[in-house]
Amino acid sequence: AFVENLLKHPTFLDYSYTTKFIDETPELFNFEKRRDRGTKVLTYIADITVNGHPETEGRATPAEDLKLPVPPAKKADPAYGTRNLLEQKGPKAVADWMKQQKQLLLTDTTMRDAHQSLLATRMRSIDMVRVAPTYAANMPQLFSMECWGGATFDVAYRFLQECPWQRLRDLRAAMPNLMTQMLLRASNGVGYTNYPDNVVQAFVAEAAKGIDVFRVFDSLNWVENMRVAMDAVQEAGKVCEGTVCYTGDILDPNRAKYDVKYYVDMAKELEAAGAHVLGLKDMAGLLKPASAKLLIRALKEEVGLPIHFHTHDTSGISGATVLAAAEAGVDAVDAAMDAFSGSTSQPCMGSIVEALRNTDRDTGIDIESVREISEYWEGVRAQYVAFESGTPAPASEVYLHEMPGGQFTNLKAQARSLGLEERWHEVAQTYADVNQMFGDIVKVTPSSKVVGDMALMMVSQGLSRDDVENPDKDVAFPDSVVDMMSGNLGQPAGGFPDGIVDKVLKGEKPNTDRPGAHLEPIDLEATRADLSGQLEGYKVDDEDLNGYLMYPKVFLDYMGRHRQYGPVRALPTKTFFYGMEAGEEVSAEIDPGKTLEILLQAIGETDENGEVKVFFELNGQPRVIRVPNRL
Ligand code: BTN
Ligand code: 3PY
Ligand code: ZN
Repeated sequence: AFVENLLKHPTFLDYSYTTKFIDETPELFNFEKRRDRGTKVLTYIADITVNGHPETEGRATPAEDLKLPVPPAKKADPAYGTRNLLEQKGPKAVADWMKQQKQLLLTDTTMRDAHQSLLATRMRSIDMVRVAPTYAANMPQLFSMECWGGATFDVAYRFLQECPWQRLRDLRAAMPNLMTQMLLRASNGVGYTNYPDNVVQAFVAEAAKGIDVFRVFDSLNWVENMRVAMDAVQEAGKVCEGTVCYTGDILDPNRAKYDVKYYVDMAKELEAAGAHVLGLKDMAGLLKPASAKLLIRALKEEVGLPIHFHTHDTSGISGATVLAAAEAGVDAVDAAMDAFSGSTSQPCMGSIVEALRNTDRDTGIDIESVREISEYWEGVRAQYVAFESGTPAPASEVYLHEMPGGQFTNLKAQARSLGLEERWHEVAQTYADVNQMFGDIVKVTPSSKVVGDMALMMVSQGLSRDDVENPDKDVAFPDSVVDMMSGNLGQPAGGFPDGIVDKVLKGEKPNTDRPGAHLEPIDLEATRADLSGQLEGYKVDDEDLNGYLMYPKVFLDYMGRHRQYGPVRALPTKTFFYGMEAGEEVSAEIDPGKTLEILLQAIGETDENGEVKVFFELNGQPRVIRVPNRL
């Protein structure tokens, strides 16, 4: 029974801190359509003020004197940037231009991977959109802005009560000269499972309305399973960054499975599949400086594509790796703005700019603009202390466990919620053992989640690798492990070891060809009609439909809350997570030019029905909102 409970534990199913909000709030689906948006937003503020936000409960709180961060002033009108080049000449011209550049090109990851890796993906759109015009004006030399995809898509709906598509539209509009970039998990879309081909195609077509560069990777490095997504990107006329995920250690003779030849071969396959740019994705930060030099040189020699390198600073040494890659001729690298860099995030943008200044790879980026924008981000980060969860110091342990930067904090939080926090180093070692047991695979979303699920299960049940592999011992495997061994995430190089497949599948045959080849296409229009029916006739647009196709339940829950609480995305972050104090005033621009001026006057006592009256002024008019006191 313990195992069953464990496998049903929401952190296993959901990959998240908590879902108690949804479970404990059945009134979500009592839609109250009549109420205007102002009243809905006031209801949200009143409820959070009285009851607190479930996600920040019991966590660190921001400083008392926390101020609303102010974006730096614009120094000029947005100058011609990579987006203009893409619009005028197309993706191939962008790739050719990259190869001609002497300067190291930079992608800013602050709006996607940095907060995904440092703050459990909790950064809200408002904090991004407010600084986006400054980027367009002051940093037109950037190669791209990574600002969408990966885990940000479901976290927006699930935890931030906002629409990820609106975020994309707003960012797109605010940075007309910069290429936007997203992370796409190939056939796994922005989810954790393989979707039917036509769902992947529909998703890419919709995303391409706002995204210019698609970094497409497969969690087992299986090119066969990347073609549908890569073709869809090319079809849309956008930059297809076909990506190799880096694992192991090319200098280690004991990890011969992942040698230079392995990576060069895969890169050639991606080139043949039509990639415009080659992505080199070091999601765990394992590529060492000497290896980077070797690998980049080999790839530059043998593949004709410009190379875009991505890494994480978990080890503390990634800055050195970036410099080695630059020396070896890499075309572009990812970096995070200083205040969101280091640790499980990307290396530090300002320091890379400085390190290369007056060298032949000088980035040409205005360092003063970096400092100013980073100061804004520092103010943003201070609002999210409840979600800080990373390592306080560099950790060479990453070379043991090989966890991706984005998974590290998440897995730690899951371990904590299972009471395993004290046994973290055991979890790390077990994660490494599971990797070997599965045949030494690439670990990146979603395959990394499968390895993590298995490792947590083993540590909590006291099982060793020998126990798990023992044919006479009964083991209840997590669903995600059964799913992966069945072939539903595709095939790793060399396949999964027969022994473990037999044990997990109890002798059933796995599917070893492309999962999408077996998934029936979804009838998109029937799904739209069905969804509209579930939402009482609501007009389902393409964004809604694609959100629902990726995450049916998450989307419906979001819609239920949206009907109750309205456009809470417009609230300042502090108000969203902590409510308001008596006497405090905030504004929320719910539509361009339509602003709610909200003053909280007083909070009443709890009455005999267990309800609290909260007294507001909304644009000067008194409003009283009653909410249940659930504390
Ligand atoms: C989310 O987590 O995505 C949305 C949070 C919304 C919190 C609401 S406010 C009223 C109600 N009371 C709670 O404790 N939580 C919800
Ligand atoms: C994601 O898929 O979200 C990742 O960041 C993988 O590194
Ligand atoms: Zn990453």
